[in-house]
Amino acid sequence: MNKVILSVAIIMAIGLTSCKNEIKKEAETSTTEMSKEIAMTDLSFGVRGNCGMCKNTIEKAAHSVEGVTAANWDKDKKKIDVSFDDTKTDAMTIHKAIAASGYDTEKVAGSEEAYDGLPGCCQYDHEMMMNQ
Ligand SMILES: [Cu+2]
Repeated sequence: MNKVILSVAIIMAIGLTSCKNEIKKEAETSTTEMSKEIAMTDLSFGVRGNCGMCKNTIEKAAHSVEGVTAANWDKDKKKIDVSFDDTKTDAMTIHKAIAASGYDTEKVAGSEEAYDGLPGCCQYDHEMMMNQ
């Protein structure tokens, strides 16, 4: 009788272990697939600006680019951190979108027309150091 109980216990233990392994495998596979589908790139680069209103305009411009999931401009450091899906856009597109809103980036000079339309407090100094 004891032997029967023991063998039942062993069979159950084996069953549980293999079941656990299968679940683990599935979880690993789906994680790999997800990271392949969403290829996120984090990037940070210098953008000139003065104040909180600049921050809004700059971040809005970055977010207007399809594929950008996060944009955070640092007023003190004069730089922006962006995250984007690099299957949908690239760094240069984001630089251009910000420049089109009137702000200088490290790579693209801001649109003068848009700059002239900015509120007085936002008309930053073009010589300003950025990405500090
Ligand atoms: Cu401003």
